[in-house]
Amino acid sequence: MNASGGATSASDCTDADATSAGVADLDAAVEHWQEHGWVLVDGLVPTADIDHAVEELWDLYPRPEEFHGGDPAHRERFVGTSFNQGHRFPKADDEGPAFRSKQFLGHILFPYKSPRLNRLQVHPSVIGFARRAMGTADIRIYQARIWGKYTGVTNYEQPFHQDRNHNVVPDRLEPGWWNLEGFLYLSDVEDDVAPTEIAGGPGDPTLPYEGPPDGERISAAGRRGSYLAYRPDVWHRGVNLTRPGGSRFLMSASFKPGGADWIGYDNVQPVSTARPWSSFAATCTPDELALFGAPLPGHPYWTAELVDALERRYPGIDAAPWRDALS
Ligand SMILES: O=C(O)CCC(=O)C(=O)O
Repeated sequence: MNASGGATSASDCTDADATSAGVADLDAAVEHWQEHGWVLVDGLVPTADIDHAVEELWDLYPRPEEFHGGDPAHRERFVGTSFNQGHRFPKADDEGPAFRSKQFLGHILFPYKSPRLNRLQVHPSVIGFARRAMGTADIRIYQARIWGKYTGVTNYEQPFHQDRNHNVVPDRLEPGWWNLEGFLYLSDVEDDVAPTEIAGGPGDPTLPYEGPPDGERISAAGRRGSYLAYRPDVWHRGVNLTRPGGSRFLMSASFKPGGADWIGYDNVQPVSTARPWSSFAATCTPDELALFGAPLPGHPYWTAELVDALERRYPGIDAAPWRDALS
């Protein structure tokens, strides 16, 4: 599918190919996500937009050739500047599926020290897809981070699992309630650089944790700009990078309905009084800021004094929509 809208007919995505990665058009992609719990939207974001932003990725991560070039300083930089969520897992054998603490190296949380990557986090194609799939315009970004992996850091092979750790209560998976987890591919994710593996269709995430059903395993390989969307009921796992000199970079962009306080992961409030957030916020439309919870123009929260304060806090923001909507 050409995500900027170049679409073929929805009939290109039939039950026969319901388990194959890649779909024909956005309506078909939405339907596939709703029915099967996951979809790989091939090329959702144009390559040029990814490449423009990724030029700044190398301010945050060592380039693959640097990392693999033998200078330990680059490895140290990777380990030192990334955030592994505090994950600590029991030491596992090097072989086979396991959660290993080092798999979670390489996380850098939004907002990034990169204006271009910050703008990519709210790319209209991804936001538009999430709204269509979730069936509501009133959505929030609740997970926003970049994850870099390099061949040889650890064995990245995980057991199949469902992401029950995005919600403090059991997941309700129905229109109007469901959340959408997603990875936007910042690099080409070919078979030997660890495309996420999906196990069949959705499973009930409210039942005891028993493992995925037997059946097909699908590798979500895709070019940069593709977006893997899945739900918390989908059994999936990370796999190992086997390509010598390989790497993989994804941007997590996950969404929940407005008001779903029980779902969460990342939030920007703790860093919202400083750059890079303030610089990013100054570039945002009301609709973009609302993705992070800001009240829209016309909301009873706003007074003339608060709109003035918004302009002082984010110099350069276009506050006219908030001001115009004051009653
Ligand atoms: O990295 C991946 O491909 C998937 C990782 C994953 O599912 C997890 O860490 O929960």
